[in-house]
Amino acid sequence: MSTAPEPSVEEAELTDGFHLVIDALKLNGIKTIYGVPGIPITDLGRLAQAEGMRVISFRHEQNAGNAAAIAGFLTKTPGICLTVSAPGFLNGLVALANATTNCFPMILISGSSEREIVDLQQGDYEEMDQLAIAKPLCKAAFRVLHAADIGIGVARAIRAAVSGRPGGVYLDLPAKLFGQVMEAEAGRRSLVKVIDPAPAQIPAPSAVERALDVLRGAKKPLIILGKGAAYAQADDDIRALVEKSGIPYIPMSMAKGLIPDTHPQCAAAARSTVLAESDVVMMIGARLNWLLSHGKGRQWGPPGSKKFIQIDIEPREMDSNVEIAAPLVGDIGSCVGALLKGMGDDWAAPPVEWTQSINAKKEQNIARMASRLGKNSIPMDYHSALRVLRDVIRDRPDAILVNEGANTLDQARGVIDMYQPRKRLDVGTWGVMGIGMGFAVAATIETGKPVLAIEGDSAFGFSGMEVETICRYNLPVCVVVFNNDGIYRGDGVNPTGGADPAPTMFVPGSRYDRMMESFGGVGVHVTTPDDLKRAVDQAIDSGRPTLINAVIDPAAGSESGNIGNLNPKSALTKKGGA
Ligand code: OXT
Ligand code: ADP
Ligand code: MG
Repeated sequence: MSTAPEPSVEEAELTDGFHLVIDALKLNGIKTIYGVPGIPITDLGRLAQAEGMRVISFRHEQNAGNAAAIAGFLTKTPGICLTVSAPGFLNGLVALANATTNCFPMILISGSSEREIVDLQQGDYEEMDQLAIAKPLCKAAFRVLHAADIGIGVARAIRAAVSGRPGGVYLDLPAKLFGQVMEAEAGRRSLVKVIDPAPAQIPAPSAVERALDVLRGAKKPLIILGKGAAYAQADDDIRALVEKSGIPYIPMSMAKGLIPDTHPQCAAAARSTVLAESDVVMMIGARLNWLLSHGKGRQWGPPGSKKFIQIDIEPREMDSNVEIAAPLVGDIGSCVGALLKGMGDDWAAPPVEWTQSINAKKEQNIARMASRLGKNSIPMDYHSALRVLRDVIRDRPDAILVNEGANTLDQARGVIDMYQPRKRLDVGTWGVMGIGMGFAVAATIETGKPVLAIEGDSAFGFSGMEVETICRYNLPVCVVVFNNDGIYRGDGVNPTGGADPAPTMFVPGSRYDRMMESFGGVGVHVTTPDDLKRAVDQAIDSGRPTLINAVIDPAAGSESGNIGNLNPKSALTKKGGA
């Protein structure tokens, strides 16, 4: 037995707030930080890199935050965004709120000014009561004041982000905390490894039985897969449930590919028909929000014509818009597993009249789409450009597709089939512009796969400066900007005849490709589908950062894309003038 004396305080190995934050993250398997450096967290990034973490520095915190959020979606581990105080924090907050809205786990860690000064409002450097501001916009918010509490603070943030319904968490770290010193061994002991951060939530057997009863009684059943189902990573069981039941399904946008879109039971091409005519709808990780017309109205057929089964981890989601006949509360893996077990081996497929009528509608829509896709328009319209990008994804199903814009989003969603889970990342629940480059960066960093980002020219502008980040880290990202000179369309006019352009217009003929070139990446300007295909193939084969400026007919789009019905118009506007 060693008889060595206890080291004196002077000799003891020491640690500090900086190192404790890094050690706490690493202990919990977090390998990457997305952020923007500055006071008081510059050294945190530097030291994290020195300690072997990947530190990805962005040009704007919102993009770093979006990267962290999608990292959380892709990995079920909270993505970390690191920002400076007040303005940096606020820039990151948009992404934190968006992550919470979309149920993506992320943690926004922000340095902050000194409590004593902030609370007395004495005008500290970047003074702001960040904790109070973050609270209503995220799932949970914590502040750590003592180095010895860093381990617990990080553990609480991780558990809050991923357990139950995932979401955004704010962790406030005042500047003084980073410099606090403590004995290293005590520091090590203060760290917490979160055991089972997202515990299985097993559904009640009676709820499973109720759901199966409702499903058995259906003549025209439908399954809706949402991004919660994609997040859950219960891919094999979800596919088994769909196939064993024989029930047609539609994927919400980010659930495309969870089962290949080309699957015979996929009814995406008969969306209106299945929503209106189904009698039982089972939602798996999808909410009855605006994207599903709140489960009511004309789109859903006559009132009272439907029963809903809803699988969700959040009990309060049930009956949010309409009555849920069979709420199945639990994690999707456990719920789907229990349903599969309860279905037994002799589950009857839905009546053939139902599946046949869906197939007939599908064929009609697919034929209509095929005739649009068949055109080789120059200047390109959305369909001629998207046809070649559809083929790119068909040939490279493991590439990740990032997509934002209005027409660029809506048309790409319909045209481009996805074949693998969690490969389509887009504007999500808020329809927010600006996710593009942040998502693209994190998607390739987290998965090692190439990214194809299809961006409206307006959408791209929200995060476009991050092409420098893409070049700096030499990431295999191919950005295709659908350049139609504006928001929705590029042919807006100022009705007064004045010099100012219409509010939806951009500089015509802009060359976004030159932005990429200026940072050392590859820029290509294309006007034809063949050139677009060649440029994208080359970009993905080479793995080099590439931006393709794809010229789209300014008159090809429609106002607000597929959601023009949500866009209020003044009844007083005269034709041709304000
Ligand atoms: O069944 P029917 O007959 O109805 O047919 C349907 C399907 O069955 C069929 N279909 C198919 N047919 C054949 N084959 C296949 N494979 C197939 N698949 C489907 O097609 C039809 C339609 O199907 P779909 O698409 O599934 O159904 P539908 O009815 O569209 O679904 C409804 C929705 C609501 C689920 C769907 O439309 C949806 O998911 N929409 C999301 C819309 C969205 O979020 N849009 C983004 C926001 S728009 C606006 O807000 C913008 N802004 C403002 C702004 C924002 N957002 N954020 C911030 C921070 N600031 C400002 C801005 C600035 S967009 C925008 C920029 C726009 O300009 P850009 O330059 O970027 O882009 P461009 O428009 O290109 O210029
Ligand atoms: P979409 O936009 O694709 O329709 P939503 O974001 O509206 O999807 O819905 C996702 C739903 O999935 C949320 O209600 C969320 O609570 C739920 N969810 C997320 N992860 C899980 C999980 N592991 N188990 C069960 N439900 C989940
Ligand atoms: Mg546009």
